[in-house]
Amino acid sequence: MDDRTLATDAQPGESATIAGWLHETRDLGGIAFLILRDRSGKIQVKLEKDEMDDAMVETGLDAHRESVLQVSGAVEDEERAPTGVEVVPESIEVVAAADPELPLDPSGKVDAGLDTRLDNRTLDVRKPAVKAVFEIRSAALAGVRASFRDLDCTEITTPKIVATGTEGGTELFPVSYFAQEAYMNQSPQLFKQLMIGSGLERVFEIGPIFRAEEHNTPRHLNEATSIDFESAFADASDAMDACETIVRGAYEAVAETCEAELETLGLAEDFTVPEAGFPRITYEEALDRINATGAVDETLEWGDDLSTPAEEALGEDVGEHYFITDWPSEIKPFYIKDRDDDATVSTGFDMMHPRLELVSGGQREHRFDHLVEGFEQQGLDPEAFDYYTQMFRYGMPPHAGWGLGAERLVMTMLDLDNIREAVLFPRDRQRLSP
Ligand code: ATP
Ligand code: AMO
Repeated sequence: MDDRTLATDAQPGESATIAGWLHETRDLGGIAFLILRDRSGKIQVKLEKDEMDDAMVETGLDAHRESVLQVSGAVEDEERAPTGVEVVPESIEVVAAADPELPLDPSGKVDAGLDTRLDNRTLDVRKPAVKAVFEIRSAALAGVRASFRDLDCTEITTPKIVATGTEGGTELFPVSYFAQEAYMNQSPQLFKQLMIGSGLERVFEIGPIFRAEEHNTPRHLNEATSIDFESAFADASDAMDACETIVRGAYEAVAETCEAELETLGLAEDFTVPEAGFPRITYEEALDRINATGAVDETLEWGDDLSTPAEEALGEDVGEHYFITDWPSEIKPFYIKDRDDDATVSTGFDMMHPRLELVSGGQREHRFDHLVEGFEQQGLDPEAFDYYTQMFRYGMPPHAGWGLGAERLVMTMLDLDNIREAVLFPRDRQRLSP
């Protein structure tokens, strides 16, 4: 399909065909240089005006920056060239011309606001620092998948058009589904649980979730990517162990395969894989520590959710990834199991980065009667969830799992200010295209 030579593979003494974007033209009079860029890097093409075919030189010099060119010629050593080699062309072809005026400068010399960048994402990702984020995101997800396989998990894909919501705190997006009421799924929660009784036992999914979040914030998307895990015969502690393995697996893959990208982002020196054994602190201890920092106006009490400033104060205090366990049952969803020794305390947990929450999870309520009761307590109609609850009557083992936001993982890994930096085409209240 592609018999060109990548810029960084071009070997002196060989002939090569290079194809890529015209990064820059430097015309010095008698001699001019085209700098071509492809996914591997850049290479210089030398144009000697008096010695080369006039039409070819003209084609090269007339091409507008960011046009796609294909150049064939001899690769030669040239110590003054940026990469130590250059192409002495025999032919230059414009494969796809670029307009002279670009809506965004891919060289990054001219700053562009986030909206302009997102409107022109194709050009934006040509910037090395932006491309690096998405190369790293890809490597992190590869690490996540490999780690799930090490944990003996089966990858599943569950529906995104569904009949009911699951995550109470956020609104649903309705969709028109023939004559029925339907929604975009907020979480694969119920479906991954249904597969626990299927004999697959350990499953994971990496897929989109849709949430009609009320506010535009730097940490929420209306369409996000959820990394979900669910395992039979597991409790909350087992699920936390798996969570740590997966998060560390993502970091390890990035450390191993993305040295150049981390360098581009100025992160190579400080990038470390989080140490195993993330501290596990109880919700009660979390409240005490937050209250002790004095960072929140009102003293937090049992049953309060942790506000953003509260999370930030605690994160600063702990200073590494950590779990918050033993949440009050009343603020965890119906599918989370209460502790056997105290029903007011749940087995739910969150995994936090010092900046923000990355994961929610817990052991699940697998006993049919208790599950149905839980629906009633949360004011939900159990009948609407029959497709889910009924399967708990036919052999549903104890199980536990969690959901991890992929964009939040990347955002915290790379210290990005805004979650939109970690997704190619973010969906927020204002943004529906591209
Ligand atoms: P040559 O004899 O190789 O054509 P030159 O010095 O006569 O080189 P000039 O047009 O005077 O050609 O070069 C202008 C500038 O370009 C000089 O600063 C020179 O160092 C630089 N230069 C020349 N050839 C290359 C090359 N292949 N790669 C990078 N820089 C070069
Ligand atoms: P929760 O609702 O806490 O739990 O979501 C899990 C994780 O998904 C990410 N996330 C988001 N990221 C960006 N934008 C959003 N709008 C958004 N919403 C969620 C966060 C969050 O920690 N069913 C449970 C998981 C489980 O128990 O298995 C759930 O969805 O990183």
